Amino acid sequence: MELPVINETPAASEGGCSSHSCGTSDDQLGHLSDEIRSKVENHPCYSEDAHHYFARMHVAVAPACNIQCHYCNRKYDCSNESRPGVVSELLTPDQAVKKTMAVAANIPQMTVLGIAGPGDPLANPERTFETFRRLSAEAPDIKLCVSTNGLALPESVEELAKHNIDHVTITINCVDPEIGAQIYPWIFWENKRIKGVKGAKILIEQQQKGLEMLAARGILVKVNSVMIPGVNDKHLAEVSKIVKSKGAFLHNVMPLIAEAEHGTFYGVMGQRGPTQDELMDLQDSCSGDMNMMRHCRQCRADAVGLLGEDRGDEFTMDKIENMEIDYQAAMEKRKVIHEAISEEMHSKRAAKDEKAAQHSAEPKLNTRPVLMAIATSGQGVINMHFGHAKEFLIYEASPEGVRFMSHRKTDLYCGGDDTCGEGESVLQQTIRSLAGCEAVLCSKIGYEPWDLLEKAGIVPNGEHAMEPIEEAVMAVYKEMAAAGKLDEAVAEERATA
Ligand code: CLF
Ligand code: SF4
Repeated sequence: MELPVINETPAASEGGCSSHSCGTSDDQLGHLSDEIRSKVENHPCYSEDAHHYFARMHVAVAPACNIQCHYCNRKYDCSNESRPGVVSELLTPDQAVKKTMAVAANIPQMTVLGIAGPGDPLANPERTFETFRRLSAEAPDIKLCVSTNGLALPESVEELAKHNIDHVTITINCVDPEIGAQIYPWIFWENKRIKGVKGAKILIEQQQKGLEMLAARGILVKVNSVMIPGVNDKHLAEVSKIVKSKGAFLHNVMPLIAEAEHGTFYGVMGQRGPTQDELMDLQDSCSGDMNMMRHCRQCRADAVGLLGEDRGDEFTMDKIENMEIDYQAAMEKRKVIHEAISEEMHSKRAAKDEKAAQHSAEPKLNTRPVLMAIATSGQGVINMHFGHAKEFLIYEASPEGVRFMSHRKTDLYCGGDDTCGEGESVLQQTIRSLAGCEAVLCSKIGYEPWDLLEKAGIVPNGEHAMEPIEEAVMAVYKEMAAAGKLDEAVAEERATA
């Protein structure tokens, strides 16, 4: 069966580790029990592989919050699971159910409904649980997911389990109240505002208790942490160890985004976010102990579609009111499509495993790792023109193999033809966003970006169009090795250039 195309954006690609630990990539699913595997393999956040094929949606039903984070301005969505500075349209539970069923019927690849704001879902228990209760009865084929700051988690665990919520995200930025007091000025607890270390201590205790309670029930827990340089960056490896020991399944370290125009405390105070290198280094240092999520796109509280795309405009309430939904028929169609996607994923995984086995049987290279940027519109192949890419996927090639590292956003600067001649400043910005990469692989590229990339020390490569990403990255890596570009002397030369 041919799978329907669900977007034209560059969000999706086939990926995953072939050798290193990089979170929930396909090789790491291999050792999971069947039960956990079935919970994870079509969840786009819990499985890096799945995010190339399956979509999620959020409904913004939860306006209130019970704490204050220094990276949040309550005019906007909760920044614990959302991009700061975004405002979502608030829905009633009834509207949320209608919207979910409309999206599920129209985007059959949508497997997960999450509630992630615009405030804290568990600080709005009536609205959140009314939505979950109705969806678990009326749309039983949709996975339910929630994200919380954790303060009200222990008292909510029973109710979460009752509605078959298998995936819970807790934002845990620290396990030390002294650090917590630098992140949370206050919490609202037992009808009182509690400030500073005392408030942070209660929050941390509630988060840890909630995590243990969920893990004891077999509910999968993802921990989000916002990396705040100079505040908790040195502390997050410890957080990672502790949450793993208490049963967390996955750790997602997200960069602080603090802009003065968002009006947050950190934004106004000039607190900086981490650089891409700092973020990757921290993710690497945590990954020895923990599955790390590296494909998070910091979605909106009303996001719809594949991670990295937003189809919310197609499903505004005025459009939904006019849609006739036969959900029984939609469920049958969804089932057929999900089975076809799973089959495709399994066969691609088998082919990838075979390649990885071939690679490990070859004599091992003695070369340094290299980062490469990939332009793709999905399905695991290099199929996007350089100038059309809104984001690049970053892979690391090394003697160990190829692994997905992160994504980097850019702006669209190309008008659509092959000349790529306009919007140079955006082009410069795009090239800056690829700092640290030594090659960029795309289906096609114009002369102007070609020259500028070369001047920036990034080799443009359009020779692997339509090839599987990991195979192409390894092929380019081997070419670089054969050309003597990957010995340490060359690395030092690059570093000092
Ligand atoms: Fe939404 Fe979060 Fe569930 Fe995913 S998002 S509630 S776990 S369904 Fe995913 Fe978006 Fe990152 Fe969240 S990419 S911000 S991790
Ligand atoms: Fe804002 Fe979310 Fe923090 Fe509440 S938990 S203050 S909504 S970032």
